[in-house]
Formats: sequence, structure tokens, C-alpha cells
Amino acid sequence: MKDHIVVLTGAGISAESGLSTFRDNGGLWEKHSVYDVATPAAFARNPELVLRFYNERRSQLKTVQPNSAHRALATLEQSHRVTIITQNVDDLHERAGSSEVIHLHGELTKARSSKWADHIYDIGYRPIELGEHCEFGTQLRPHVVWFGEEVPMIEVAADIVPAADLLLIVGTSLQVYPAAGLVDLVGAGVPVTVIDPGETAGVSRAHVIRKGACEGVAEWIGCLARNDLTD
Ligand code: BV8
Repeated sequence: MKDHIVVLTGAGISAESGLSTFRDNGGLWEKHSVYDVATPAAFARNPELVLRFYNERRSQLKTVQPNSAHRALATLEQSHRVTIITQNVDDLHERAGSSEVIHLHGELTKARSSKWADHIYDIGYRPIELGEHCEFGTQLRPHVVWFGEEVPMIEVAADIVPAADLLLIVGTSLQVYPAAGLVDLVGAGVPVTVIDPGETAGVSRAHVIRKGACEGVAEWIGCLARNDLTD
């Protein structure tokens, strides 16, 4: 039976495609306070600013491409079952060819009713305008999980991590919960690897590849091919 690889990704894997991370120098949260653009209260207070924040990111997403780390993880599906659990709202894993992607924090290419969360619409890379309503007459909003909002996919993800034969964590500061708590659910004796050029929150007994995503994922896949991943 093929090994089941679970990969938890964050903004760092998309950094090498040109998308800003959140907490690095020059990151998104340096330019905007979370409380002005990524909470329900922010949307109620200033919907134009919030819609503009996501419209800018969505239109940038259209101009960038998946990088070799995204592509290598997609290729891995030829030999393994690979589940990507991503905190990212970009579509780069899908565009690279990954077929099992769980978006914990939503998707930039989707909009939803600001009243009925299960009315979700594919919008691609186009903007959401103020005054644009769902079929039930309420304002459309980004299909993104804001701070203080429930993470509907966390239970699905929490069922998958304990089943992992290998856990790979790429490009996340592990500062946001409940997503970050997933790493604690990995089975005993399962090899865990962190790929990140920066200092990250301690992941117990993880092997760390202190490199960027593209170089680090290539190195990790080399270790996998040599069966050189130990817990
Ligand atoms: C909730 C979508 C409750 C928006 C995002 C304890 C338990 C539960 C909740 C909390 C808790 N403590 C605090 C909370 C509240 C809060 C939280 O965690 N706050 C933090 C700041 C302390 N959590 C929430 O509000 C969550 N909801 O708890 O709801 C509830 C329950 C029931 C009913 C109602 C309510 C919801 C959180 C989701 C927020 N939305 N994103 C958007 O994208 O605009 S979070 C956002 O930041 C991302 O999605 C991501 O998840 C998160 C972290 O970002 P990272 O991806 O890690 O990026 P970061 O910049 O931080 O790090 C980048 C990393 O990459 C770095 O390590 C860097 O070194 C590395 N890197 C850089 N370059 C490279 C690289 N790596 C590789 N290669 C490179 N080249």
C-alpha cells in the first residue's frame, strides 16, 4: 500500500512564486492591520477596504505561477497518496496539479454570501464589488476564514493528520490556531520534517531543513527516494 504523505503548507511555499507572506519583513500584516482587513468587524466597518485588500491579492494571484515546490508535491502523487492541508488561500497547489487539497482558511478564487456561508460561488480572479449581491440579495464577500471565524475544515484535517505515514511542514510560522495545533496530532514514530529558512515555532522531534521551499522540497524528496526519512 502506498505511503500516505500529509503536507501542511503556509504562505512560505508561495513566497517563491512572488506572493507576500504575512509575518515576514514587508509581509501583508506590515502593510495592513489584521483588524482592518481580516476580521468580520473590519468587513462590517469598512467593506470597501476589505474587498480592495482581497481584490488586489486575487488580481496578483492571476499573474503568478506555481513554483517547483508546488509542482514537486503534485508529482509525488504518482508514487504516494498526498494530502495537502494548506493555510493558503491561493490556488497554486491546484494549478501545480495536486488533486487532494484542503483549504483550512478558504480560497481567494471563491466568493460567498455574507449571510449564508454555504452559498459559495467560483469567481476566478475577478474583483468582488460593493453592492454585488448573492442570489438572495446579500453582499458577496471573499470565501476566506477571517480571524475570529470558525475553521470549518479543521475537523476534516484533524482526521487526516493522525493517518499520515510522513508529515511535511512547509513555510508556516505555526502561529495561527487551530491550524497550528494539527502538527501535534501526528502519530508516534511518524517522521516529521519542517522546511523553512527562518526560525519557526518548535515542532517536537521534527527534522528541520533550514532552506526555502523549492530547494528544501527537492532535498526532502531526495531523502524520501533514498528511504532516508527517520522519526
Ligand atoms: C478561530 C485567511 C474560533 C485570511 C487566515 C487558540 C485556539 C483557537 C483560536 C485561537 C487561539 N489563539 C488565538 C486564536 C485566534 C486566532 C489566532 O490563531 N490568532 C493568532 C494570530 C494568535 N485564530 C482564529 O481566529 C481562527 N478562528 O479560532 O475561531 C471560533 C470557534 C468556533 C466558532 C467561532 C469562532 C481563524 C484563523 C484564520 C485566519 N485567517 N488567513 C487571509 O489569508 O487573508 S490566517 C493567515 O495567517 C494564513 O492563512 C495563515 O494561516 C496564517 C499564518 O500564516 P503563515 O502561512 O504561517 O505565514 P507567516 O507569514 O506567518 O509565516 C510564513 C513562514 O514562511 C515563516 O515561517 C517564514 O520563515 C517562512 N518562509 C518565508 N519565505 C519562505 C518561507 N518558507 C519557505 N520558503 C520560503 N521562501
